[in-house]
Amino acid sequence: MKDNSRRQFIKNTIAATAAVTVGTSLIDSSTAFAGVEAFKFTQVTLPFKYADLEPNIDALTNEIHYTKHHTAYIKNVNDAIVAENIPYTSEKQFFDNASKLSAKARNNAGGAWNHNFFWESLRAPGGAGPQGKLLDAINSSFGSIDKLKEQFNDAATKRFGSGWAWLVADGNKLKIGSTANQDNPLFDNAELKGTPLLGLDVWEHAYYLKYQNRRPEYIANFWNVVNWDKVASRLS
Ligand code: MN3
Repeated sequence: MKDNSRRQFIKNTIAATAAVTVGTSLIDSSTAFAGVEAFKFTQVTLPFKYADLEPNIDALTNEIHYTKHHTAYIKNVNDAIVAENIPYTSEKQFFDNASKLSAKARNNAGGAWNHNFFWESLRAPGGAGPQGKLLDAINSSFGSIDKLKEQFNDAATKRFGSGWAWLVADGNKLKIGSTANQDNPLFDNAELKGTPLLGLDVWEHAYYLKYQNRRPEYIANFWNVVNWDKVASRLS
């Protein structure tokens, strides 16, 4: 090796080593920028026991849904954050940039968030219906709670394949719609946008054990376990 090419070789080797070191240190510390932790998804503690929603949603469905499906979304999105060095430092930033994410990061981030939101929207049957400011908003946007349910049931029934039905706030107005797969109304490219107030999982894994092909029956019984106090707390 001539002196010139030896110098170039050493320079290239140093550059390559530096690149690898930077990459490794980003992965090891899970930081995107110096001192700023990249956002990680965590799974909420289930706010009820698996059997508490019976007979509307059965215990085995809840257990498999929470411990298998939801846990997998959490693990997979956090794996993607590390593997792809996703630099976002908040949930908001994550969803504001949903259209730029890989399919793995986007689908699993949606799955992680949507299920946390779903569990926290549910409680044992027998609680109070919507009241106060929430009830006023429902009445002024839909006419009545029954009209809201009618529209929501329609959106949830007609969502072709897997997805979610949503009640969202858009300013003072409440709206209903659905999204495909694990998309949600916080995504920058969502079919329905707004502040999520209530969401219903209409993937077959959410109801098939008990209801098989009877999605409308699952949707109808879902109303018995909605935690309206929680829904109201999301209306700012
Ligand atoms: Mn699900």
